[in-house]
Amino acid sequence: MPQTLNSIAHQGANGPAMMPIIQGVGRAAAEISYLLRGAVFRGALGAAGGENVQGEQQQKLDVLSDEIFLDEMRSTGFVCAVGSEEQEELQVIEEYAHADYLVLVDPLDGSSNLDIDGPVGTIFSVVRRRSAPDGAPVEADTLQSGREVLAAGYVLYGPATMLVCSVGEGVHGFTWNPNSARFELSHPDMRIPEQGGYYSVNEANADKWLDGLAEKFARMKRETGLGMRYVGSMVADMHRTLLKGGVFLYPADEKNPNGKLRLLYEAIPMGFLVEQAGGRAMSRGGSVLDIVPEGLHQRVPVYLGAARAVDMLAG
Ligand code: P6P
Repeated sequence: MPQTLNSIAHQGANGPAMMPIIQGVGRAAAEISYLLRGAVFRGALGAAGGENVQGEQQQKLDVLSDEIFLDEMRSTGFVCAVGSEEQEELQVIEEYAHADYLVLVDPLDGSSNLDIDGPVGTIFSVVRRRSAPDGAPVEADTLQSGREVLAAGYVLYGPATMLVCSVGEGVHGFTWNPNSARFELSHPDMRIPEQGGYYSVNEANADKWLDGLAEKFARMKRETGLGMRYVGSMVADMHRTLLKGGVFLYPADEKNPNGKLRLLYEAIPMGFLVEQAGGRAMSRGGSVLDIVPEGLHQRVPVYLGAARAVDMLAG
């Protein structure tokens, strides 16, 4: 009998409470995957006409995925609020404003790949509220370092749809089985290989990198001999790094002096997974997971992957 997302209930202290929330992520993933595969026939591709808080053009599917995710978090009954890349403010779930958990999410990461039918993803993490449950949750409830994360993971919408997650007891990959219409365990206990793999970065920015990175990067390439792969979709690039090894990086540069990727719903969840898989998760001056967030949409430089390559870049 294949293991399903239900098996998360048996994973350590956090498993029982996190299982229904991750099952909600799974329901949202199934709905988003279905939406993506038929989008062209429903006129759902292309820009929605607005910009998100980042000043980035919102795709129609960004907006739809955000609505689906919020609705499925509501349906768990355990989530009081969602902090989303697509929403400037914290989205309080009124019916469950007393609930214990908040979820941070990038509902459809890499959506600029949609019009070329490239891989995209959903990235999430879960924290316990700090505010008293007799009142509404507040943005400060989300501003917790990665050391406080109870669960994190991503969904990769590729040739198969995968949900990779951790509740602090290792990293486990579940693949959507269309025959049984559920996620089934396919990649138990994922560990980042210490050798081999690829470096993954947008090298077009190399002449603008800050923090003295160019010299460290040249040494890393020379001494590791890694090949290069870059999709431009964090979930796809990080999934390959977890499976094959190497390093994914998005450094600070003259255009993005604090980096491009967001701390709360990209760097922290991916950093949590990387550490759980035996790798290293660094930002400027230390671990990604030690940074105490100052805002919902704060950006940071990231260096994520096998310790040897990461330490050459950010150690
Ligand atoms: P660039 C997608 O827009 C994203 O947020 C991540 O998924 C991805 O890693 C990065 O930006 C790609 O950025 O500047 O290389 O296009």
